Amino acid sequence: MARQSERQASTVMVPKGEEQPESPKIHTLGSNELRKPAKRISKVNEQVRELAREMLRSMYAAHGIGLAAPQVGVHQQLLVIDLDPEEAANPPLVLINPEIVATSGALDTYEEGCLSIPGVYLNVVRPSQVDVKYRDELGRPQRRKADGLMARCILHEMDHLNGVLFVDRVSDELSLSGELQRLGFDRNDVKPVA
Ligand code: GNR
Ligand code: NI
Repeated sequence: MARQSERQASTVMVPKGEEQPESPKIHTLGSNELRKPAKRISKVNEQVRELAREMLRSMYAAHGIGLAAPQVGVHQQLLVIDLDPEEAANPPLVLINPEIVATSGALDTYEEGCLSIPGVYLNVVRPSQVDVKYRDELGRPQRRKADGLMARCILHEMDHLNGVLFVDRVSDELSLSGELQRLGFDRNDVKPVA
């Protein structure tokens, strides 16, 4: 009985869908908040779980599949991912202090989007597989290998923790300039990775 209520209390799940009252606002390209590195979380407590819930509310309201804490102006190493937000029963993934153990040598190209650069979709090349270790919402150490969209999403979100945005990794400069201009973003807010 005690165990059951403990599990209930610690689960990080919020109703899915667009109607999310008071979800934190997501910063967009040009905001300095997106460029500051996130700090490690020293203790996974109820405050951290509440932040994860708030991030999920913002993510579901915006129809995204992932969100990193810096996108809501919180510079802590916390990510939420839900590749199937339409499926109410499918629990989201919470990654705390994620670290890449390894990535595959093989690369994939995929058209990415970002809730912080709404409307912009461009090809990005990344490793096709990732092996990542992290703590879950109960502070338990976890390790997980991912490929496909999950690998893509983990790598995209981990970039956010380092102040990197997917547009920083776009190699097709002509498409990049065109898309940013079309949606009213400033090309000078892109900081190409080495
Ligand atoms: O919702 C999102 N979709 C997406 C599509 C392709 C590659 C990465 C992503 S993540 C993005 C949400 C987001 O901006 N997370 O930081
Ligand atoms: Ni993003």
